[in-house]
Amino acid sequence: MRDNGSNIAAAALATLVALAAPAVADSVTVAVRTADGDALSGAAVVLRPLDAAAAAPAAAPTAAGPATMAQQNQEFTPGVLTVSRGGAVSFPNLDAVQHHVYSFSAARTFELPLYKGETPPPVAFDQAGVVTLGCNIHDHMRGFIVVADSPFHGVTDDAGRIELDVPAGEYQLVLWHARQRETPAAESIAVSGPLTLDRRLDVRPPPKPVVKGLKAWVAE
Ligand SMILES: [Cu+2]
Repeated sequence: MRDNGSNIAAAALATLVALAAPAVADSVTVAVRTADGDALSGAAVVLRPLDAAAAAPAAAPTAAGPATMAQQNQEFTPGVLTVSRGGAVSFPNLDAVQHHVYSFSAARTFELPLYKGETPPPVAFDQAGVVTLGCNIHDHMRGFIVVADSPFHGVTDDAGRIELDVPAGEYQLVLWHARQRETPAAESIAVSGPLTLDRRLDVRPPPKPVVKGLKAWVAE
């Protein structure tokens, strides 16, 4: 015979556990392509919570410490980085030559005078927006930090994809790419389960790669 009383108690307990548990995250995959349909890497993707339910667990991701934008082989790596507003970024120089990192962007103006070896203290980013990085010594060096007004953000990989885990709710989807021809319109999306979004961005073609030697000629 079943004990009805304990069944009811168990059901009540299960309900309490469900209520106390943090909101279950849904996986949102954003696949970004060029107007021609090619996978587009290096696109920043931000999901900005539009309602309180989605915004609730906003604190977590920045607890991991500063993000990293290194300089290696006279390039910023990664070339594009997203951080939550209020987050910090470290700029280690992995090269044997000195770099002089700067930004004149409105979202964050700063300068890390000539250095190599020891990494300067991380730089905090308190205002949402796009920060363009340069190096005073190497004019060709360009890097970008997209400061997001949200803890849910990332950069598309070589397949043009990024997967973000977010609680169910309403979000504004914001896309950005360094070579975009115009600012894409932000759109509202509702997340109530796993979701895949295919989006296109009209971008300028990448600059022609510098021919570095015979191999490059043979490859053409
Ligand atoms: Cu440099």
